[in-house]
Amino acid sequence: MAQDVVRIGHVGPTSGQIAHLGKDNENGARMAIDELNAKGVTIGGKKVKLELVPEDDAGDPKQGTAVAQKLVDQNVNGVVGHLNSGTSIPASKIYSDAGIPQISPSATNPKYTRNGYKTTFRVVADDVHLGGTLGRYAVKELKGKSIAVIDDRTAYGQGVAEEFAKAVKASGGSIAESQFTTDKSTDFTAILTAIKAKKPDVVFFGGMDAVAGPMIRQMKQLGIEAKFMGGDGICSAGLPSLAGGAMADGQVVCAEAGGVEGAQKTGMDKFYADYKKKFNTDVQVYAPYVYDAVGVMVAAMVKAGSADPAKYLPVLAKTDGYKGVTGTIGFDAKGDVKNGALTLYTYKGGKRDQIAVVR
Ligand code: ABU
Repeated sequence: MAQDVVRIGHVGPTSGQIAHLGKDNENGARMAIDELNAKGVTIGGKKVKLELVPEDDAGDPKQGTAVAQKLVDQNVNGVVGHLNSGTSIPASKIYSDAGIPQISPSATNPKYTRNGYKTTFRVVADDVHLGGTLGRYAVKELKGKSIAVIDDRTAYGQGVAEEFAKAVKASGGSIAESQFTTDKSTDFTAILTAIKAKKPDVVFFGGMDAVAGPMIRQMKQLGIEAKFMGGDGICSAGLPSLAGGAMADGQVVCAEAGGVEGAQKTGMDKFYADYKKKFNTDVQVYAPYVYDAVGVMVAAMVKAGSADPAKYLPVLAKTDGYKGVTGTIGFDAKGDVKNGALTLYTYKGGKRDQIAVVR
């Protein structure tokens, strides 16, 4: 007897400057689907085969809406993605209009879940939490007196930089200089020269690792010895090599928009080891969150006894107490993860080094 096929779309930038992050996310989806198929999934009394439908949005909002429409036209049962806030937000309207559940594993701009769409979920904390925590850390822990902020003018970069600056001010600090660049720039001489004049002790960058790496390298060339901070977009395994060896131990402080402690850490550590074995490369940042997003979606289908989006969506919305590798997942009324955590990291010897998990 032919098995029913349940198709789960995944979207991330698997081409372009942050293709390494898009592929990391896609690997997380592939790993979840392979493991679930190997275990066997039964929905409504019938054994089903899960199929991944991978799409590339190149991190571009226009391409993001085009691939979202393509997935809707293919009648996928659900979508995990997109990676970027700038693509996830416009795509969320397309999935909402089609009634297809979407779980982003990494888009952190708060607006993503604030449009009132019932189909929109995320399994990570948002930029209010990320930027706020990093802003307080810059003032209270790093004792930043002269703090400079740069953003890449994307929905994510600008948003997280604004939240960082708000928290710096609320903690009694001030922003000595604000500059911006783009998510495709490679030369930061002009903005870093303006920043150098303010003798910063902390430089915050709202943007992704592909831009942050060369920026750190050019800071060193210009003799700027400030701490370098950023959100989850820079907090990847690949940042040290993107910085070309210019990063000093402890110079960078960044935060992943999730985190586990104590006994739950064992599951995350196992995921990292299994991932390395399967793909022969390290997790960048969000593969475990993608893995959990697929797991949460399939668990809702199993519980609803149907992979029909209209039938499993209400069950998905009520998710609570799902035990994932990234922690225990439940959604609030907006579709945001309840009680989201953050993990603060620095880098030592070219590797991420955990500072603390913060709630
Ligand atoms: N959260 C960082 C990377 C993805 C995004 O929100 O654009």
